[in-house]
Amino acid sequence: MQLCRFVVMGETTPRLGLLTGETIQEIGGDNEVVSLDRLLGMSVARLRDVLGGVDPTRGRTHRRQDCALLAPLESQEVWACGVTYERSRDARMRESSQASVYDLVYDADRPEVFFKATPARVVGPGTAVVIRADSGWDVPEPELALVLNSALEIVGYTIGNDVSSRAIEGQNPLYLPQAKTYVGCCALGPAIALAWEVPDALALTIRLTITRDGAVVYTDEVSTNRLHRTFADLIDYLGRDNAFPHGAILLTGTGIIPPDDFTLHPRDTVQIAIDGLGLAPLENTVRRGA
Ligand code: DO4
Ligand code: MG
Repeated sequence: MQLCRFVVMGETTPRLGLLTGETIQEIGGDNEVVSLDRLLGMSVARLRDVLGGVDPTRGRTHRRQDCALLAPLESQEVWACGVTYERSRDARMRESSQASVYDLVYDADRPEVFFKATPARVVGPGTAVVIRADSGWDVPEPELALVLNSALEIVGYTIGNDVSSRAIEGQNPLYLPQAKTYVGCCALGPAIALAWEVPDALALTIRLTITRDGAVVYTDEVSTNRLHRTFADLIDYLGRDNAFPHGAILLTGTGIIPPDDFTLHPRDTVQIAIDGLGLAPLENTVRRGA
């Protein structure tokens, strides 16, 4: 059972549901307003009770094929962690004019945690992520995303793509917000795997496949057991002197870096799978910004 946001084809109202196989059980209905914002204001224990008690005879049931899944967020901000895998540190040291900052942050007590996206900058499954018009070296960053409630407990997991401009970040690390945050810079989805149904989030395989003109041009994988930080540590720093009344999404960093001569092209397809979450892969095409 996974938590999802969706629209029924031909309609425009976003709905919340429980996805099991090919069926979506809608949560709430005409007389009962249930939002992700509200659910992420609950403790994990309360949420588990609420979702476990969803009455299948009350809400509508939809066939998955009649619905389009949306990015699983409402008003949540997306934050991200960087240089949490050795491969990420090494790639940034190669690309950057200021290599030492990446080496230092990899070993420092304080992790790199940065603001990634507002909900309006995030795309869902089956749509296009954006590579910037003023960048010529762009990559997807396939990442395990933590779905956090207002108490910053891990409620679930989803798949994230922290699309990034290596050209802009490589020129100067102070350009990080421009390399990372713009319209279409992040994809999330296709649904939320609930934390209590994931036995070990540090033993998941993340796979990236990039297809161009029908042929695979790059594929690689990494295990989350290569993560150099604990989730607790990353969440602790995110929460310091900060407030997330409706929870937040936290990307945990990339451990897959295409070769330095690789860049995304418009119309490429990026597929990210995380084995062990029970989610379908997150798939997006690529378009260049205006
Ligand atoms: O240091 C810049 C960002 C790194 C990042 O996004 C990652 O390692 O995933
Ligand atoms: Mg990243």
